[in-house]
Amino acid sequence: MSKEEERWRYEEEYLSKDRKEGRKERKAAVQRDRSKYKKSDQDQRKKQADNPDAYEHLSRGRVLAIVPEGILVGSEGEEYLCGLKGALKQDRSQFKNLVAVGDFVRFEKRGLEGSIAKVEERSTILARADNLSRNKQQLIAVNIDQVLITASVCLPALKIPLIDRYIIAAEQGGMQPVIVINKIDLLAEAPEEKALFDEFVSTYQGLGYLVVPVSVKSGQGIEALKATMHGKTSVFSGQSGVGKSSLINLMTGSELATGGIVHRTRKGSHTTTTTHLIPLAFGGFCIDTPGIKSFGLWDIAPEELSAYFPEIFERGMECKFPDCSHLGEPGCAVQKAVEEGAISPLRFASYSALMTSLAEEHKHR
Ligand SMILES: Nc1nc2c(ncn2[C@@H]2O[C@H](COP(=O)(O)OP(=O)(O)OP(=O)(O)O)[C@@H](O)[C@H]2O)c(=O)[nH]1
Ligand SMILES: [Mg+2]
Ligand SMILES: [Zn+2]
Repeated sequence: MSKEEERWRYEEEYLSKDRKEGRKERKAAVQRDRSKYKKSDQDQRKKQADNPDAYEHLSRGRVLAIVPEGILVGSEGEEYLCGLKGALKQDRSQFKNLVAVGDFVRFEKRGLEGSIAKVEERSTILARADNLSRNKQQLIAVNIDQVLITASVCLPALKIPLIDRYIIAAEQGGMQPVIVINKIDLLAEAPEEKALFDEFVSTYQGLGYLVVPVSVKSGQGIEALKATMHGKTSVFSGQSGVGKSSLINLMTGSELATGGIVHRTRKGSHTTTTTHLIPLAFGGFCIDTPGIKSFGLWDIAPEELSAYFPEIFERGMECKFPDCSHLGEPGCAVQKAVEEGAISPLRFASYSALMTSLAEEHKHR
């Protein structure tokens, strides 16, 4: 496959093997639970409505991890091993998701132990896609502010439609997308990639997206990335090999495995690791799960796609046909805008690639 071909072939990477093989199963799962990211938990909300003042006197903390011994809650620089108060436990149906990593809780302290009396309403929910078929959603983490969509300029090559997919998924989940382009140290030796990178950055910044070019190797952009993460809860997401673990290690000082060998063993052994919310020394939190490759249910109809490309959507209002796909109909205002340079050819190519694959996916439903 040529470099150019590879650039637009994000599919292999994006859809995990399981998802491809289990398309039917996945479809059934989707029908059972169409909202992977429920923006708020009905049950949670009901509970909160009970009596909001009743918990004011309790300590406030954040769930950092769920370990076999209990729930680890961080509060004012200390960690407390907590259990759940009886009243909370009664809700058996939701038990698995009663408390999740990232939850803000009110709890009673007893030394360095405690008991959680209330879980605050969640702003965002990140659930495991491959567990959708089960009755109970398995939450990875909640209250995430932003998705650091990580890509690299070379090895692997920059795949723009893949980035757009992640942007859409983040937006669907109510999280802020931030585009982190790693390995810019490699650009010095790669003029072709450098040209694409420059065009990508100016196009996406021009559209209002936050783009942070970095290099773990040279340290370039790392301070800017820290500033972006400051005071927020972030999760890294992106294709394998782009350097997510390397970045998380750098940000948190933890020691996640990096590189190809580990990747192979991980795939083989299905090691279950506990997700941790790591308080960042410079302020904010980061989730140490680097493997969120395909979060986000890709559950949008082809005709909905342009709504996620604001500049295409806007021009599309002027097309001759109201249901114009912009892929070749006569009187298409979008194609005209591309020809005139008003819409970036990069974005249009990405839109076309996604549109084609969406149409393909829908044919199989
Ligand atoms: N040249 C260069 N290589 C890097 C950089 N950052 C990471 N790498 C290398 O890229 C490879 C993959 O990095 P990882 O951090 O394991 O990538 P990952 O995104 O966690 O990959 P998965 O765990 O498979 O999803 C490693 O060999 C890193 O050393 C960088 O800034 N420049
Ligand atoms: Mg990794
Ligand atoms: Zn059109």
